[in-house]
Amino acid sequence: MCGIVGGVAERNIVPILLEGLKRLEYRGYDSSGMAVLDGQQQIRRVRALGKIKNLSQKIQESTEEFAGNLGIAHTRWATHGIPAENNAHPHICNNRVAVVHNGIIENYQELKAQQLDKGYRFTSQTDTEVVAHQIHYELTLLGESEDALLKAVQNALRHFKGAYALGVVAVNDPHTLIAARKGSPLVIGIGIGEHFIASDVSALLPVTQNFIFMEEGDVAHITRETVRIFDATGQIVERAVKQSTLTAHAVELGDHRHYMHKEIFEQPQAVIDTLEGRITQEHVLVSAFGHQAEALFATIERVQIIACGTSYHSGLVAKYWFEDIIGLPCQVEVASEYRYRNPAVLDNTLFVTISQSGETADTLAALQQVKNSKKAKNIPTLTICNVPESSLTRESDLTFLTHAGPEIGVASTKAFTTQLVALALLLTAIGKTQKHLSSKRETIIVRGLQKLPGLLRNALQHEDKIIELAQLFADKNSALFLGRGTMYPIAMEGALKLKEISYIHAEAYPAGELKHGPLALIDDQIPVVMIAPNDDLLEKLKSNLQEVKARGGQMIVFEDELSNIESEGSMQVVKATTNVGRITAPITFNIPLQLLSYHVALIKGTDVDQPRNLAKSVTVE
Ligand code: HGA
Repeated sequence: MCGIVGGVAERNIVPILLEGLKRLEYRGYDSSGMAVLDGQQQIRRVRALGKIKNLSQKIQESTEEFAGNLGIAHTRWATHGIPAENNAHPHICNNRVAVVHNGIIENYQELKAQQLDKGYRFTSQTDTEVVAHQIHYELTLLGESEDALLKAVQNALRHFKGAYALGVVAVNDPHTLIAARKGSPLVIGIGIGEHFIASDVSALLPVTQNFIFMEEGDVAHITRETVRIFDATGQIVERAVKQSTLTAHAVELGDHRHYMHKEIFEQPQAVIDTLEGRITQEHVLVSAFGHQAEALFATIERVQIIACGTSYHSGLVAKYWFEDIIGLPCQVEVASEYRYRNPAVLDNTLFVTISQSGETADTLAALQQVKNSKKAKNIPTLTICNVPESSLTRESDLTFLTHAGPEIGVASTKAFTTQLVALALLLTAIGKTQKHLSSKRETIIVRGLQKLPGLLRNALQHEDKIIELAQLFADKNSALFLGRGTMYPIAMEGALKLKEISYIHAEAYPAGELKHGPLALIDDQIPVVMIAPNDDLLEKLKSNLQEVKARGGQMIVFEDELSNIESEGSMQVVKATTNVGRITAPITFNIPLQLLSYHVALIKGTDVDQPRNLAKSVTVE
């Protein structure tokens, strides 16, 4: 949430910062801004409400050329202060210091009161403005001393409670960019005679493939020629330069109208990439979870999964799998609840966090809480995430990276699918380590996963039919999604997707719960989406279907060909798949639900990739 980009170069930095912002726009898009040091070494700033294209237009239209060799830029997802031009970053103090910030300064009111007493004036309602003033104040205390800007930032940081990734420039040091990180991600891009910072690598791929991932508490002093990094204690430290395997092309839209559509259709390949190197012909490699995995998995007696949003739904599917297939107790909870209650953590629990970005603030806090808890013994931690070098990977004992590739659409699609693949591999790895899964059953799971890309490709072929069905939602305000077993969390995911991108209210229920309340809602104004795999619960589900039909509900049923439900009257049936197993069924049935939300959103004319009020990678509470 919120995207930062900055740089220092011999060439004009403005086009690089604009391109970086466009690539980070998925992180926030209520307003944006840029500040550069111009030829006279004065700070110049442009800010605009709304999307980056508005900023770009303002820059083009500015009467004086807007250019510079040192600059910072920001795309905002507001936490403090409404989306408005005066709240957009960079924030500037007395024309001398400019700051971009991702995170929340929790004690900003206290700092603001002190700064008002010192005579500072505030022009925004943000928490961030206190950062600019504090650095300015520290600079006035330091005067002209060497490395004054670096020291001023380090001194200022001691006053801040909360989370930040910061980019700072100042007129008294016109060749230096300062970056700081605590609780929000920040990378340094290493070029030749030029250096950059950004919230994630995708912003900088057009200019470099080489990155330093800043660690918690790091402050970096960056010039064209040098990068010096100081850790939380102020000691100078070496941080490895890593080469990204991503290409600039990986985050481009290609022939698709939206990233979400592109990402839905990338799912077969994302599954292939996530399985690569993790399975042999018939077996799962336990070491895919890390070299200590086998020893850690041998001792665990239960699994606790913590996640938010779509990742939480993948955890809920896994709960069914863990308990059903290998008899291992599994609890799943949303991170924002778990972190603020006083959970009973039992000995020998595997603590699994799931997050696309690896930066989800609530999930990270829940992990830290468990790591610091003295209540239980032997709590190995594992994270399933899509971004290498993210905070969750650094703080967990074991990491499993989903190889979904960059996910830009705010509504998660391929990350969810690959999380489910990761969880299927996890249950197989634990089951075989603990001898609760025979070699034969392991082989069945592996073969199912190998078939999965083909199953997904087939499911994607129903797009034309789904485009027709989407029309049913054109004039509706509400929808119900029903499923049983693992299809219940898939129904939850379908409902979430519809809410997120079409703004239609949608709820998911376990189909057996209909009679306990939601049946009262049924009429021809609330489309009901049902998922009907050919499993042990099919006959029960068919009864639920009759209950809806008897009350005049309009139904869309996504079924397994072998479920043998036929379209009639107000019930339309899509034979979405066939021959799916316990693991492959929920992953496959999710595909038509993704397509349905996407096409309903197109009809509603919403901003599919950047739905209102939302942002990707929720790095704030
Ligand atoms: N608190 C700052 C930055 C917001 C942010 O990082 N969002 O993810 C603001 O509201 O401007």
